[in-house]
Amino acid sequence: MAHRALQAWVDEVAGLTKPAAIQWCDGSESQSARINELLVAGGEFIRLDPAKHPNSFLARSDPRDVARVEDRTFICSRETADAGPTNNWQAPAEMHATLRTLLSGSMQGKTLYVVPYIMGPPGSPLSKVGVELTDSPYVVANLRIMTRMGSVALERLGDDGEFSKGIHSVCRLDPAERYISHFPDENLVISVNSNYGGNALLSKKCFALRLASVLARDEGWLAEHMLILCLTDPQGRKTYMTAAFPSACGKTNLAMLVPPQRYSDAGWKVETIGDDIAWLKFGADGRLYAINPEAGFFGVAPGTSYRTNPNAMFACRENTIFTNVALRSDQTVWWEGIGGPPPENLVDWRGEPWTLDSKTPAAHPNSRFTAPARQCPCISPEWEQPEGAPISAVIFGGRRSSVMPLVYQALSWQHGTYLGATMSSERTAAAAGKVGELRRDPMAMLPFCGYHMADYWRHWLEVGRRGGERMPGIFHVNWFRKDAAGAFFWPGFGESIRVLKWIAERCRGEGAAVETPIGWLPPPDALDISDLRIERTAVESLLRVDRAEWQAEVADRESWLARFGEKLPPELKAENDALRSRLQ
Ligand code: SAT
Ligand code: MN
Repeated sequence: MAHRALQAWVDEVAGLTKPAAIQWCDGSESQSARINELLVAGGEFIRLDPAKHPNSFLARSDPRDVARVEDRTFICSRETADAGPTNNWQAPAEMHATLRTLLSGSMQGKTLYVVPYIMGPPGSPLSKVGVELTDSPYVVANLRIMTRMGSVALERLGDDGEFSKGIHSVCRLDPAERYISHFPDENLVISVNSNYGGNALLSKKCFALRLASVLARDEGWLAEHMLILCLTDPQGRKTYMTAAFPSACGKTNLAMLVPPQRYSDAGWKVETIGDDIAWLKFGADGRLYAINPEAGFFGVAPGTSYRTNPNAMFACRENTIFTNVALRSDQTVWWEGIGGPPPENLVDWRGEPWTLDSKTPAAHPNSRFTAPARQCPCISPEWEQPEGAPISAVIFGGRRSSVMPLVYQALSWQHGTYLGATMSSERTAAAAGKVGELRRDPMAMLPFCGYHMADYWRHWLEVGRRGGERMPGIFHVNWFRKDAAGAFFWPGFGESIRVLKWIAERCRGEGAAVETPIGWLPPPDALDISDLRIERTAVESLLRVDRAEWQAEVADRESWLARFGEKLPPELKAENDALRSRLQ
C-alpha cells in the first residue's frame, strides 16, 4: 500500500477493534463472488432463483434495525452552534470516548474489510474518494453496487490523495448503543450497532450528503438530496433538471418517469442520471453541472411494480440485493404493491411463514432493493459523463393536499432558496408521527445537512450570487392536491411529464406564465393536457392560489424561520415579508 496515511489509519483502527483478519476490497468479480458465497454460507444471504434473478440475494436484517435512526444520528462539530437546531450535537471528544469503548475489540474473530470507493464517475473532477472500514460483508456487497469500489478508487487516491473516512462496526446491534456520528472537522463518520441502509452504507447519506455538504460549503459547491433527470423533446433538445422531495413523494418514480404513449410517439424521452443524490459544481462556462455520486439505487421495494415503475423493476432483475422483502416458494421475491394478488404462501421479511390471513405486511414497509444503476433501461447514456450535466431547472416539492398549486416558478434564485427553505410535506403512514401533520423539510435535507441549516441557506444564497444569470430556474411542484372528497386532482406518474414540459419551456424563455403573489404560474392553457381526462375545473383547482390559505401558510413559515434565530439570512425573512405583503 503506497498511501501511508491510509495504511496508518487502517492499522490504528485494527489496533482498536482487533479483527482476526484484514481484507482489502479490490472490487473484482472473483472477490465479490467469494464474499457473496460467504454470506450464503453464513445464512445472511439467500440465493434467489438463478434464472429469474441471476446473481441476486435476499437479506433479512435484525427486526430492530430496519431504517435510518435520526435520533441516534449526531453531528459532532467543534461548537454546538455549528450543528444548528435541526441536528443532534455532541462534543467530539465525548463522542470519541463513547465510540472508543464500543469499538474496542468489536471486530474480534471477524474480518475487517477495507473498502475504498469513488463517489462519482472515475475520471470526473467532481468526484471524491471515501474509504469505509467495516466488519460487515453485507455492507461490502452493497457498497460494490452503490459505489465504484476497489482498485479504481486506490488508483485515484495515489500516494497521498484525500479521502473521507468511515468506520463501521456491527457490534451487538444494540439499539440503545447505536450511534451514527459525524465529525465534519475530521471528514470522518463512525457508525456502530446498525447494519442497515443509510446507517451502515456510509458512502450514501453520511458521506455524500452530511460530510459532503460541509465540504461543499467550504469549496463553493452544492451537495444535495436530489434526483437528476434529462428531458428530451421531439426536436432533440435536452433539459437537465434536479429535484428534491421529502421521502414518500415519488422521487425515484419521477427520475424514471415513463412518458404516456402520445408523448413517446412524438419523441419525448425522460432519462435518469440519479435518483437520490446530486453534487453540483460550477463549470468553466459559469453554469452549474451535476453528477450522481452513486453507482446504484437503494430503492424502496413496496409499491414498486411494472405499472408504477417498470424501469426500477427491470433494474433490479439481476445482480441485486433485496433486503427485508418477502420470499416466494419459487425463490423469487414479493412485496406489497408489486402487482397482482398476493401468493398464498410466503416467508415474510422476518423469516416467518406468511399466509393470506396474516395481519402484518409480508415485506417490511422500508424493504429495499440494491441494484446497479447501469441496469436501469432509462439510464441516461451521459450518466457517467465526467463533466456532469448542465442543470437548467431545480425542482422542489412536497405532499400537500391543499394550498400548493401543481407547479409554479420562483421569481429569482433568492426567492427559490426561500421556497426550498420552507418546503414541507404531510406525513404519510410510512413515517412516525401523526398522519397528515405538516413537516417542514428544507431542500429535503432536514436529516442530511451536516451543519447549521441557516448557514446552509446562506451558502445557497452565496452560490446564487456567484452564478448570477447562469443559475438554473427554481420551481415548486405538488402532485398531491386533493378535492373535497379526498381524491387527487392530478393523475401523477407518467402524466407529470406535462409539468416537466412547461418547466423546460420556461427554462428556454418560452412557455406562458402569469405572475401571482407566490410566483409564476402556468395559465391552464399553457399546460399540454388537452388529451388528459381531467375536468377544466380540476385544472383550475390545481392552479388556484387561495389568499386566505396562503396567509395562514405565511404565518406558519414565519414561526418556522424564527427557529433559526440570529443565523437566519435576512434575505429569507425579507422574502416571507414580501410574500405577505403581495398577498394583501
Ligand atoms: O437508508 S437510506 O438512508 O439509505 C434511505 C433513506 O432512508 O432515505
Ligand atoms: Mn434519499
